[in-house]
Amino acid sequence: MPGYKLIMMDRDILNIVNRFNIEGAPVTGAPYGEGHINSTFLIETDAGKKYVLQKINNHVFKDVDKLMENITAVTEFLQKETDDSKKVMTLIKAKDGMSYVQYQDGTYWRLTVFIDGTCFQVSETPEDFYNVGKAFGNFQHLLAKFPAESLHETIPNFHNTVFRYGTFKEVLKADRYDRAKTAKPEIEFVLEREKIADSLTSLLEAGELPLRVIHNDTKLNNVLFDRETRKPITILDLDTVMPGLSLYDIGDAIRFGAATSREDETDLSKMEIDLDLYENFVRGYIEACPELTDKEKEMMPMGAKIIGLEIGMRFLTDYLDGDNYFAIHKDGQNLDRARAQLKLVADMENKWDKMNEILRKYANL
Ligand code: GN1
Ligand code: MG
Repeated sequence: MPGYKLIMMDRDILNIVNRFNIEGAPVTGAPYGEGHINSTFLIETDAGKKYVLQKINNHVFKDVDKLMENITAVTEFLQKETDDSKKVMTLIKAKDGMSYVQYQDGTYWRLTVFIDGTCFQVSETPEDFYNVGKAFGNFQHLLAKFPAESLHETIPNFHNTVFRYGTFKEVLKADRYDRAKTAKPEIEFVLEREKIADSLTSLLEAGELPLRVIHNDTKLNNVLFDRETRKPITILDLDTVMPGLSLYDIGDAIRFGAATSREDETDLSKMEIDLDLYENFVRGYIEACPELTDKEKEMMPMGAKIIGLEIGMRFLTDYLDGDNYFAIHKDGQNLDRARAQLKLVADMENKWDKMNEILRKYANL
């Protein structure tokens, strides 16, 4: 039937969307994207507008007001700093003026303007990962003047490796699921490296590294790319934007995007750091972020190693603790993830001199 659009929307989704200030009436609402933390829907209206509706995971983000205050402040700041505001996430306010809606079942929802584009799970070419470096470097550049201390720490100690060691050792000691015996080499690997846990935090405390506003979850699939030009449009998933070190973002991006296999690879011989990808990321990030200090540049390889170690340890902790944080799709998946991540760290250690040599080509130290 020409001109007729079938309304295929869940009544709850419809009710929720209608509590926001949208243009037109919602006509379709379908699940969208691949996130593991929040549930996402693409909404279209009869005025031809598209929006992204997200249910906020309030088990991970316990204080939704603080979370949304952070995102509101950061997106409004980015709108002013960017020449094309269509390329920055824009929150749609609810009709009561709030930045989110709490539904009758207690769930929390937010709505943003849809930005068309595509996300990659792996870098297909070194050029892709150069662009990821540019995108995250530019994000840091744009936020360089944002007052970091005005943001809430929505997940305290998120990338505090020393704190994460504390949790790991408590969980290991309790060994409530009797799993420690199945992960002896991994436990030993992590414990042997405790001495480097404070490599970054001690520099922050000593004032040698600046506190910045950072993204905190810089996996390459959080960069939205233009389908045709394959150039980055914007950075997604601002949930964990908090004060921190640029090296957490740099390290997290490298340990994920410059790895030669996926996070839960079981054939460990396939898990390495690809130095070509690493080089491209470093080049892109440094080009896009002139604010980086010499110390920040010098510590880039350490950022990658520390965050790899930290995430490997978090996967291992969750395995020992009965898999209650990272969603698993098969038994032992968190142990697989830990093994793969720790193998990556070992490979970085083997290639350490090379990683530093490459860095010096771009860092001008
Ligand atoms: C989680 O949002 P998602 O699934 O990309 C985690 C990150 C880890 C990542 C490992 C809030 O991120 O810290 O690096 O899994 N996010 C949170 O895949 O804990
Ligand atoms: Mg995320």
